Amino acid sequence: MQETIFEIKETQFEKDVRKGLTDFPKHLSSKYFYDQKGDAIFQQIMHMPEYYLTGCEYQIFKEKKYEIAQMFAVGGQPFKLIELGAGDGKKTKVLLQEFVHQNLSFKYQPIDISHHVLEGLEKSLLEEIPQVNVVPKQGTYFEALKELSDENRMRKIIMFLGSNIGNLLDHQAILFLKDVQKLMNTNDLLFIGCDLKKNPQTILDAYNDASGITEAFNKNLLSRINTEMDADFDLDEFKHWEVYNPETGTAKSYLVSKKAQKVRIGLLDLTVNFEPWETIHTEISQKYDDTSMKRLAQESGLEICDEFTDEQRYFKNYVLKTVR
Ligand code: AVI
Repeated sequence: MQETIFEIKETQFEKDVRKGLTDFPKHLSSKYFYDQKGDAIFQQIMHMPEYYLTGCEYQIFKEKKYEIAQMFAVGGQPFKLIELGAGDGKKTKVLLQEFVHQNLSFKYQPIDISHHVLEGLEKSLLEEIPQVNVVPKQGTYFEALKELSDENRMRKIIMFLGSNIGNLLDHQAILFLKDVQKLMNTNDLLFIGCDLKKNPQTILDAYNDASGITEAFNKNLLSRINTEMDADFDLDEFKHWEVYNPETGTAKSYLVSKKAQKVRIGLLDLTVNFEPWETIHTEISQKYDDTSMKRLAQESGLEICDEFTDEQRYFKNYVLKTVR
Protein backbone atom coordinates (compact mmCIF):
# COMPACT_ATOMS: atom_id res chain seq x y z
CA MET A 1 0.00 0.00 0.00
CA GLN A 2 1.33 3.39 -0.93
CA GLU A 3 1.85 5.74 1.97
CA THR A 4 0.49 9.25 1.59
CA ILE A 5 2.81 11.90 2.89
CA PHE A 6 1.15 15.16 3.82
CA GLU A 7 3.56 17.99 3.46
CA ILE A 8 2.68 20.84 5.80
CA LYS A 9 3.61 24.09 4.12
CA GLU A 10 5.11 26.71 6.40
CA THR A 11 4.18 30.36 5.87
CA GLN A 12 6.99 32.82 5.08
CA PHE A 13 6.77 34.13 8.67
CA GLU A 14 7.19 30.60 10.06
CA LYS A 15 10.11 29.86 7.73
CA ASP A 16 11.81 33.13 8.69
CA VAL A 17 11.34 32.48 12.42
CA ARG A 18 12.79 28.97 12.08
CA LYS A 19 15.75 30.26 10.07
CA GLY A 20 16.36 33.36 12.21
CA LEU A 21 16.29 31.55 15.55
CA THR A 22 18.51 28.66 14.43
CA ASP A 23 21.12 30.93 12.78
CA PHE A 24 24.09 32.33 14.63
CA PRO A 25 23.82 35.13 15.58
CA LYS A 26 20.03 34.98 15.88
CA HIS A 27 17.87 37.44 13.97
CA LEU A 28 14.21 38.20 13.16
CA SER A 29 12.95 40.66 10.57
CA SER A 30 11.35 43.95 11.62
CA LYS A 31 8.78 43.52 8.85
CA TYR A 32 6.98 41.20 11.29
CA PHE A 33 6.53 44.00 13.86
CA TYR A 34 3.41 45.19 12.10
CA ASP A 35 0.37 43.18 13.13
CA GLN A 36 -2.65 45.09 14.46
CA LYS A 37 -1.01 45.57 17.87
CA GLY A 38 2.33 46.54 16.27
CA ASP A 39 0.58 49.12 14.07
CA ALA A 40 -1.03 50.63 17.18
CA ILE A 41 2.30 50.76 19.05
CA PHE A 42 3.95 52.39 16.04
CA GLN A 43 1.24 55.09 16.12
CA GLN A 44 2.26 55.74 19.74
CA ILE A 45 5.94 55.88 18.74
CA MET A 46 5.17 58.56 16.15
CA HIS A 47 3.70 60.72 18.92
CA MET A 48 6.62 60.29 21.34
CA PRO A 49 8.68 63.44 21.97
CA GLU A 50 11.93 61.47 21.41
CA TYR A 51 10.84 60.15 18.00
CA TYR A 52 11.52 63.32 16.00
CA LEU A 53 11.26 61.74 12.51
CA THR A 54 7.51 62.11 11.98
CA GLY A 55 7.37 65.70 13.25
CA CYS A 56 10.30 66.76 11.05
CA GLU A 57 8.82 65.35 7.87
CA TYR A 58 5.46 66.90 8.77
CA GLN A 59 7.19 70.26 9.23
CA ILE A 60 8.87 69.93 5.81
CA PHE A 61 5.49 69.30 4.17
CA LYS A 62 3.82 72.18 6.03
CA GLU A 63 6.54 74.63 5.06
CA LYS A 64 7.41 73.47 1.55
CA LYS A 65 4.00 72.33 0.32
CA TYR A 66 3.76 75.05 -2.33
CA GLU A 67 7.17 74.20 -3.87
CA ILE A 68 6.55 70.46 -3.63
CA ALA A 69 3.19 70.78 -5.39
CA GLN A 70 4.73 72.92 -8.15
CA MET A 71 7.46 70.34 -8.66
CA PHE A 72 5.02 67.41 -8.83
CA ALA A 73 2.79 69.15 -11.40
CA VAL A 74 5.57 70.82 -13.35
CA GLY A 75 4.02 72.80 -16.23
CA GLY A 76 0.51 71.96 -14.98
CA GLN A 77 0.80 68.28 -16.03
CA PRO A 78 -1.63 65.75 -14.51
CA PHE A 79 0.10 63.23 -12.28
CA LYS A 80 -0.49 60.12 -10.24
CA LEU A 81 0.83 60.16 -6.68
CA ILE A 82 1.69 56.61 -5.64
CA GLU A 83 2.48 56.19 -1.96
CA LEU A 84 4.24 53.02 -0.83
CA GLY A 85 3.25 52.06 2.73
CA ALA A 86 0.71 54.82 3.18
CA GLY A 87 -0.23 54.28 6.85
CA ASP A 88 -2.65 56.88 8.25
CA GLY A 89 -1.66 59.45 5.59
CA LYS A 90 -1.40 62.28 8.13
CA LYS A 91 1.62 63.89 6.44
CA THR A 92 0.43 63.17 2.91
CA LYS A 93 -2.88 64.93 3.60
CA VAL A 94 -0.95 68.21 3.95
CA LEU A 95 0.19 67.79 0.33
CA LEU A 96 -3.17 66.55 -0.97
CA GLN A 97 -4.86 69.60 0.56
CA GLU A 98 -2.35 71.83 -1.20
CA PHE A 99 -2.86 70.08 -4.57
CA VAL A 100 -6.61 70.68 -4.26
CA HIS A 101 -5.97 74.29 -3.25
CA GLN A 102 -3.79 74.81 -6.34
CA ASN A 103 -6.43 73.08 -8.46
CA LEU A 104 -3.96 70.48 -9.78
CA SER A 105 -5.05 67.48 -11.79
CA PHE A 106 -3.98 64.31 -9.93
CA LYS A 107 -4.92 60.86 -8.65
CA TYR A 108 -3.78 59.46 -5.32
CA GLN A 109 -2.87 55.79 -5.09
CA PRO A 110 -1.97 54.67 -1.55
CA ILE A 111 -0.45 51.20 -1.38
CA ASP A 112 -0.39 49.28 1.88
CA ILE A 113 -0.21 45.67 2.98
CA SER A 114 -3.16 46.22 5.32
CA HIS A 115 -6.79 46.40 4.04
CA HIS A 116 -7.71 47.87 7.39
CA VAL A 117 -5.27 50.78 6.95
CA LEU A 118 -6.42 51.50 3.37
CA GLU A 119 -10.10 51.50 4.32
CA GLY A 120 -9.43 53.90 7.19
CA LEU A 121 -7.42 56.20 4.95
CA GLU A 122 -10.03 56.24 2.18
CA LYS A 123 -12.79 56.97 4.69
CA SER A 124 -10.92 59.81 6.37
CA LEU A 125 -10.03 61.33 2.98
CA LEU A 126 -13.66 61.26 1.93
CA GLU A 127 -14.53 63.20 5.07
CA GLU A 128 -11.58 65.62 5.09
CA ILE A 129 -10.67 66.20 1.41
CA PRO A 130 -13.55 64.77 -0.68
CA GLN A 131 -12.16 66.32 -3.89
CA VAL A 132 -9.31 63.75 -3.97
CA ASN A 133 -9.64 60.90 -6.46
CA VAL A 134 -8.34 57.95 -4.38
CA VAL A 135 -7.45 54.61 -6.00
CA PRO A 136 -6.14 52.40 -3.17
CA LYS A 137 -4.17 49.24 -3.85
CA GLN A 138 -3.63 46.48 -1.30
CA GLY A 139 -0.44 44.43 -1.35
CA THR A 140 3.27 44.40 -0.63
CA TYR A 141 5.41 47.06 -2.33
CA PHE A 142 6.80 44.52 -4.72
CA GLU A 143 3.40 43.08 -5.79
CA ALA A 144 1.98 46.55 -6.23
CA LEU A 145 5.03 47.82 -8.10
CA LYS A 146 4.79 44.92 -10.56
CA GLU A 147 1.21 45.84 -11.36
CA LEU A 148 2.10 49.48 -11.76
CA SER A 149 4.49 48.64 -14.57
CA ASP A 150 1.49 48.28 -16.91
CA GLU A 151 0.27 51.76 -16.19
CA ASN A 152 2.74 53.95 -17.96
CA ARG A 153 0.44 56.61 -19.33
CA MET A 154 0.27 59.21 -16.56
CA ARG A 155 3.30 60.91 -15.03
CA LYS A 156 4.11 59.04 -11.81
CA ILE A 157 5.34 60.46 -8.54
CA ILE A 158 6.32 57.58 -6.28
CA MET A 159 6.45 58.46 -2.60
CA PHE A 160 8.22 56.49 0.11
CA LEU A 161 8.11 58.46 3.34
CA GLY A 162 9.06 58.19 7.01
CA SER A 163 12.59 56.84 6.41
CA ASN A 164 11.04 53.44 5.71
CA ILE A 165 13.95 52.88 3.31
CA GLY A 166 16.19 52.81 6.42
CA ASN A 167 14.62 49.53 7.57
CA LEU A 168 16.21 47.78 4.59
CA LEU A 169 19.79 46.54 4.58
CA ASP A 170 22.01 48.34 2.08
CA HIS A 171 21.76 45.64 -0.61
CA GLN A 172 17.98 45.33 -0.10
CA ALA A 173 17.59 49.11 -0.41
CA ILE A 174 19.50 49.05 -3.71
CA LEU A 175 17.40 46.14 -5.04
CA PHE A 176 14.26 47.98 -4.03
CA LEU A 177 15.34 51.25 -5.64
CA LYS A 178 16.37 49.38 -8.80
CA ASP A 179 12.88 47.85 -8.98
CA VAL A 180 11.34 51.29 -8.63
CA GLN A 181 13.75 52.75 -11.19
CA LYS A 182 12.72 50.13 -13.79
CA LEU A 183 9.15 51.43 -13.62
CA MET A 184 10.09 55.07 -13.98
CA ASN A 185 9.85 57.04 -17.20
CA THR A 186 12.04 60.10 -17.80
CA ASN A 187 9.47 62.49 -16.31
CA ASP A 188 8.59 60.42 -13.26
CA LEU A 189 9.90 61.24 -9.80
CA LEU A 190 10.73 59.30 -6.66
CA PHE A 191 10.13 61.33 -3.49
CA ILE A 192 11.82 59.64 -0.57
CA GLY A 193 11.99 60.56 3.14
CA CYS A 194 15.32 59.89 4.86
CA ASP A 195 16.41 60.36 8.44
CA LEU A 196 19.82 62.06 8.56
CA LYS A 197 22.94 61.46 10.62
CA LYS A 198 22.97 63.76 13.62
CA ASN A 199 24.06 63.87 17.28
CA PRO A 200 24.24 60.15 18.11
CA GLN A 201 22.50 60.75 21.44
CA THR A 202 19.43 62.18 19.69
CA ILE A 203 19.21 59.07 17.53
CA LEU A 204 19.75 56.68 20.42
CA ASP A 205 17.03 58.42 22.47
CA ALA A 206 14.54 58.08 19.59
CA TYR A 207 14.86 54.28 19.76
CA ASN A 208 15.29 53.97 23.49
CA ASP A 209 12.52 56.02 25.11
CA ALA A 210 12.19 56.02 28.87
CA SER A 211 8.47 55.19 28.69
CA GLY A 212 9.24 51.75 27.20
CA ILE A 213 7.07 52.13 24.08
CA THR A 214 9.88 51.12 21.70
CA GLU A 215 10.68 48.19 23.99
CA ALA A 216 7.05 47.03 23.71
CA PHE A 217 7.24 47.47 19.92
CA ASN A 218 10.36 45.32 19.70
CA LYS A 219 8.97 42.67 22.06
CA ASN A 220 5.71 42.51 20.13
CA LEU A 221 7.60 40.29 17.72
CA LEU A 222 8.00 37.70 20.48
CA SER A 223 4.38 38.02 21.54
CA ARG A 224 3.31 37.48 17.91
CA ILE A 225 5.33 34.25 17.83
CA ASN A 226 3.74 33.23 21.14
CA THR A 227 0.21 33.75 19.80
CA GLU A 228 0.64 32.66 16.21
CA MET A 229 3.09 29.80 16.69
CA ASP A 230 2.17 28.47 20.11
CA ALA A 231 5.46 29.57 21.69
CA ASP A 232 6.38 30.34 25.29
CA PHE A 233 8.71 33.36 25.16
CA ASP A 234 8.73 35.08 28.58
CA LEU A 235 8.91 38.73 27.52
CA ASP A 236 10.29 39.83 30.90
CA GLU A 237 13.33 37.63 30.36
CA PHE A 238 14.43 39.66 27.33
CA LYS A 239 15.88 43.16 27.32
CA HIS A 240 15.42 45.75 24.58
CA TRP A 241 18.82 47.08 23.53
CA GLU A 242 19.64 49.78 21.00
CA VAL A 243 23.01 50.68 19.51
CA TYR A 244 23.91 53.43 17.08
CA ASN A 245 27.16 53.52 15.12
CA PRO A 246 27.85 57.11 14.02
CA GLU A 247 30.49 55.92 11.55
CA THR A 248 28.11 53.79 9.47
CA GLY A 249 24.90 55.65 10.42
CA THR A 250 23.27 52.37 11.42
CA ALA A 251 20.94 52.07 14.42
CA LYS A 252 20.29 48.46 15.40
CA SER A 253 17.71 46.99 17.78
CA TYR A 254 18.24 43.79 19.68
CA LEU A 255 16.41 41.60 22.16
CA VAL A 256 18.89 40.22 24.68
CA SER A 257 18.22 37.08 26.70
CA LYS A 258 18.72 37.88 30.42
CA LYS A 259 19.56 34.27 31.30
CA ALA A 260 20.16 30.80 29.89
CA GLN A 261 16.75 29.65 28.73
CA LYS A 262 14.91 27.32 26.36
CA VAL A 263 11.94 28.53 24.36
CA ARG A 264 9.52 26.06 22.85
CA ILE A 265 7.80 26.98 19.56
CA GLY A 266 5.03 24.37 19.31
CA LEU A 267 3.92 25.00 15.74
CA LEU A 268 7.48 24.65 14.42
CA ASP A 269 8.25 21.70 16.69
CA LEU A 270 11.36 23.65 17.64
CA THR A 271 13.16 24.29 20.92
CA VAL A 272 15.43 27.34 20.86
CA ASN A 273 18.33 27.54 23.32
CA PHE A 274 19.55 30.88 24.57
CA GLU A 275 22.89 31.41 26.29
CA PRO A 276 22.91 34.12 28.98
CA TRP A 277 23.01 37.54 27.21
CA GLU A 278 22.62 36.04 23.77
CA THR A 279 21.05 38.43 21.24
CA ILE A 280 18.31 38.43 18.61
CA HIS A 281 18.88 41.21 16.09
CA THR A 282 15.46 42.60 15.13
CA GLU A 283 15.75 45.91 13.28
CA ILE A 284 18.03 48.24 11.42
CA SER A 285 17.20 51.95 11.02
CA GLN A 286 19.77 53.44 8.66
CA LYS A 287 20.63 57.15 8.88
CA TYR A 288 21.91 58.99 5.81
CA ASP A 289 23.91 61.99 4.64
CA ASP A 290 24.16 63.49 1.14
CA THR A 291 27.13 61.28 0.25
CA SER A 292 25.53 58.00 1.29
CA MET A 293 22.23 58.94 -0.37
CA LYS A 294 24.00 59.94 -3.58
CA ARG A 295 25.78 56.57 -3.63
CA LEU A 296 22.52 54.67 -3.06
CA ALA A 297 20.91 56.61 -5.92
CA GLN A 298 23.86 56.04 -8.27
CA GLU A 299 23.94 52.31 -7.60
CA SER A 300 20.25 52.12 -8.48
CA GLY A 301 20.34 54.09 -11.73
CA LEU A 302 18.87 57.19 -10.15
CA GLU A 303 20.06 60.73 -9.46
CA ILE A 304 19.08 63.33 -6.88
CA CYS A 305 17.49 66.35 -8.53
CA ASP A 306 16.09 68.25 -5.56
CA GLU A 307 15.75 68.07 -1.77
CA PHE A 308 13.78 69.58 1.11
CA THR A 309 14.82 69.68 4.75
CA ASP A 310 13.46 70.88 8.12
CA GLU A 311 14.72 73.73 10.28
CA GLN A 312 17.01 71.52 12.37
CA ARG A 313 18.25 69.60 9.30
CA TYR A 314 17.31 66.34 11.02
CA PHE A 315 15.43 64.86 8.06
CA LYS A 316 15.45 65.21 4.26
CA ASN A 317 13.03 64.48 1.47
CA TYR A 318 15.12 63.71 -1.61
CA VAL A 319 13.68 63.94 -5.11
CA LEU A 320 15.14 61.40 -7.53
CA LYS A 321 14.79 60.82 -11.24
CA THR A 322 16.00 58.04 -13.45
CA VAL A 323 19.32 58.37 -15.28
CA ARG A 324 18.80 57.43 -18.93
C1 AVI B 1 9.04 52.49 10.22
N1 AVI B 1 10.44 52.81 10.55
C2 AVI B 1 10.96 53.83 9.64
C3 AVI B 1 10.70 53.09 11.96
C4 AVI B 1 12.20 53.45 12.18
O1 AVI B 1 12.44 54.56 12.60
O2 AVI B 1 13.06 52.63 11.86
C5 AVI B 1 10.32 51.92 12.85
C6 AVI B 1 10.69 52.12 14.30
N2 AVI B 1 11.37 51.29 15.03
C7 AVI B 1 11.52 51.75 16.26
N3 AVI B 1 10.95 52.93 16.32
C8 AVI B 1 10.41 53.18 15.10
